[in-house]
Amino acid sequence: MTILTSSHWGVYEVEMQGGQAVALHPFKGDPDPSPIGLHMLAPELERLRIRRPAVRKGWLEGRTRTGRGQEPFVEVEWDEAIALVASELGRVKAGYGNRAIFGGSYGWSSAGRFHHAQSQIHRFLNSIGGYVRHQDSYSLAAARVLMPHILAPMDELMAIHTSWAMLEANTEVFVSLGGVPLKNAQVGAGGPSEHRVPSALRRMAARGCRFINISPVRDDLETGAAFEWIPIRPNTDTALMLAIAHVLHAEGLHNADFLARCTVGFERFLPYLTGAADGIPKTPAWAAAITGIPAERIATLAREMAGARTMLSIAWSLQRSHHGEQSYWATTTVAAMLGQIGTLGGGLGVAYGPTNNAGSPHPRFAGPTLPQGENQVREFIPVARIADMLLNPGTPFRYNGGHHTYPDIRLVYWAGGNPFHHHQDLNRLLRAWEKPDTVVVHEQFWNPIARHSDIVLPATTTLERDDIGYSTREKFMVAMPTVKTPPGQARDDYAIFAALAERMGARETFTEGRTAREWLVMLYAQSQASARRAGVTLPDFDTFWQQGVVEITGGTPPQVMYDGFRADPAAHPLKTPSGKIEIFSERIAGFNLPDCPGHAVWQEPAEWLGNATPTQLHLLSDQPDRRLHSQLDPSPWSSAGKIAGRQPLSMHPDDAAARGLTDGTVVRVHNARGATLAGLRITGDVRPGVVRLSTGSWFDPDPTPGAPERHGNPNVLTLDIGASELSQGCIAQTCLVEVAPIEGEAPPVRAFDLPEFVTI
Ligand SMILES: Nc1nc2c(c(=O)[nH]1)N[C@H]1C(S)=C(S)[C@@H](COP(=O)(O)OP(=O)(O)OC[C@H]3O[C@@H](n4cnc5c(=O)[nH]c(N)nc54)[C@H](O)[C@@H]3O)O[C@H]1N2
Ligand SMILES: Nc1nc2c(c(=O)[nH]1)N[C@H]1C(S)=C(S)[C@@H](COP(=O)(O)OP(=O)(O)OC[C@H]3O[C@@H](n4cnc5c(=O)[nH]c(N)nc54)[C@H](O)[C@@H]3O)O[C@H]1N2
Ligand SMILES: [Mo]
Repeated sequence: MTILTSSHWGVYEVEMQGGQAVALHPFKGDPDPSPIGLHMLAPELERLRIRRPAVRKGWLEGRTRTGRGQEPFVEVEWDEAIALVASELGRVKAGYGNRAIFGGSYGWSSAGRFHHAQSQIHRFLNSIGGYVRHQDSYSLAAARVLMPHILAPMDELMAIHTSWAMLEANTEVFVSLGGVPLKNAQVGAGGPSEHRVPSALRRMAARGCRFINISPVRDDLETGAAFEWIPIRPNTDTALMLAIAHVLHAEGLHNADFLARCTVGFERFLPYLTGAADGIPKTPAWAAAITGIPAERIATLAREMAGARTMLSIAWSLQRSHHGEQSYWATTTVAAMLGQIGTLGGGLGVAYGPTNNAGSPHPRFAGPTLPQGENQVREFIPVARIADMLLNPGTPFRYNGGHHTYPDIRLVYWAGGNPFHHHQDLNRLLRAWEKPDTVVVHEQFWNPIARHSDIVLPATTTLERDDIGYSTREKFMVAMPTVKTPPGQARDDYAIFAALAERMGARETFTEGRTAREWLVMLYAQSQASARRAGVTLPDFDTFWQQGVVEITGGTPPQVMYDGFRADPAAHPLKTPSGKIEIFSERIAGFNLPDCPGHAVWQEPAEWLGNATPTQLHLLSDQPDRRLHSQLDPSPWSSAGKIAGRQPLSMHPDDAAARGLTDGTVVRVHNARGATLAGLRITGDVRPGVVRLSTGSWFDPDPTPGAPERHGNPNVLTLDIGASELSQGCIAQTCLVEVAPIEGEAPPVRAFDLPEFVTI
């Protein structure tokens, strides 16, 4: 029998020798397996595992708050580590209440439904009285907050995407804003067991669908055929969409019937569009100056979209920008004016590319899910406002129409996420990170978050514990048996939290008396019931565990997003206040936010090519092709994509020539917030004026004052302000930088060094 395991990169076959996993192989059931996860067993990763609980020296000796990320660690016994964390949690609770504990702990954790670190930490913190949580995600905050007001919650939209089979059969023109990057579709939370996006795009192109990619980079679309690339200036898609709306309206190409039946507020938006409201008609000529796309091409694009069965698809990166809500609102507005929402193969896509499951033919039901309990603490932050919270306790902020205040945090607890990967302006985060008394983390690797913590508890990986792998609308549910002994004294997050809960008198609340295996059996049974309601029969647990995998049969018929709503909006209303698509939103207008009025508008981002100096370039920091965020960065697969050991910076040949830069050399990328050393890759695949530095190279700050980060981490450069007062979302894609040659030798990369250990 083949042993399988699941990961965010997909399912893999495990080769065993003497009871231990020795190699991973592609899963035969997957038409396009991702190479990323094949390297999970690499010795380069194993070397960096955390083997014993460890405490930062200054914290252990004198509870210092400075020195995080620089001081050596002292390894301690588990009993001592658990006692330290329990007493620290107890001290903070007693002195300041649970609202002084930040347990948002944002991050992707690992696949596996029970040992899901986010669920584990939230359940544990709830069992001891609660914690300050976060709202939304770095992936989607602007869209997550905006879309329920004007169309539907993002989770609903993702679940009801028109099937690829429908697109193959019907779509004539596929317009992508930000491509449909195959690099991104490799990844799916919980396990994309059947990678279907590459073949779906190829089949669409082979059947004659015309692809138009509007993006600052060319290579985020791959269909196996030629396609048109419209190289847009970053963060200006809203202006493009407004101009398309202008042409549709001016030439009578908009679908007045659809607008009348299925939308509200077009007449309130129109004076802005025509310029009657502000004296600026949003014409192609107006948008050409903003977007860098010729006016004539904007006008013909509008006509082409109106004249064919068109799917308008938008990547998530567009809303990860200043005023990012507007790109989603303007695109929804254009899709509504085209009036193809609910048709076979036409309409709007908001998740083709960032996820594998949009457009899936497989049924939707809830996989096994660990209940997180009740949080007694009301305070929260929008996820990307962590540095603001730590630096400005007691300061008011706005979010989704409400008024809130940043709590005063004494203890930060993280498991399954890496803020020194995901947050913007890391030099600012370093200053904020000195505020809390204590930082506790469970980690697998001596990575940046582990190195910047006070108490570090070693966690197992998916290969070292029994679990269940499943992601909704996937083809397989996978048993993930233990295939390897954990290194050193690493423990499951569940075991760590159970021990802590015991010390704090909450063991029963946290564990409910169950072993990990008993939880698996119970959670599986719950998922079995939810599958049954979706018409899917799952075998009993023992059969499942013995087989190692279940194929989810009973596919759903190909679906069309909002066909019912289109046919009869009264019978199938949306969950918006009006039950229709809101081109104008009374509710958002009522929030009175200068940076997010009641309909889609163009507002200049804080940093973009329109306000750049002649030497500044727009930095895009997209998702990395050879890893998931910072996960597995030390692997040979990730390393093979680097230049001189650093993340490549893609730059247009003209920009390189203007700066006298040579391909393959180390360059300094910098702005007022920071500097990093990257490896230069000269390519015609990025637009002039734009550079791309993908995320995820482990943050490698140089302790020498003023010296650049050494590993090509873009987040020392990015801007840490909210998308708007509506969503407060992460705006990583709004960032200007300078690029220059370096003087002398580049310092060696130290990101994969182990920390220093001392005894005291
Ligand atoms: N500049 C820029 N920044 C960005 C983005 C961008 O586009 N540009 N994108 C943003 C987006 S969309 C996201 S989602 C975030 C991602 O940010 P994160 O989700 O924080 O990044 P990961 O590297 O996946 O971090 C997961 C961490 O969990 C650890 N881990 C894995 N499994 C376990 C486990 O079982 N137990 C424990 N205790 N730990 C575990 C891993 O070792 C790793 O350190 O980054 C954001 N940051
Ligand atoms: N291999 C891999 N896959 C991943 C991830 C990973 O870390 N690694 N992360 C996963 C996660 S957590 C998420 S949230 C999704 C994210 O999915 P997205 O946010 O959609 O992904 P990105 O790669 O950041 O951006 C997609 C494309 O949009 C382009 N783009 C950037 N700014 C603009 C703009 O202003 N206008 C236009 N038109 N295009 C723009 C980028 O250059 C890029 O080519 O990906 C998921 N997939
Ligand atoms: Mo994400």
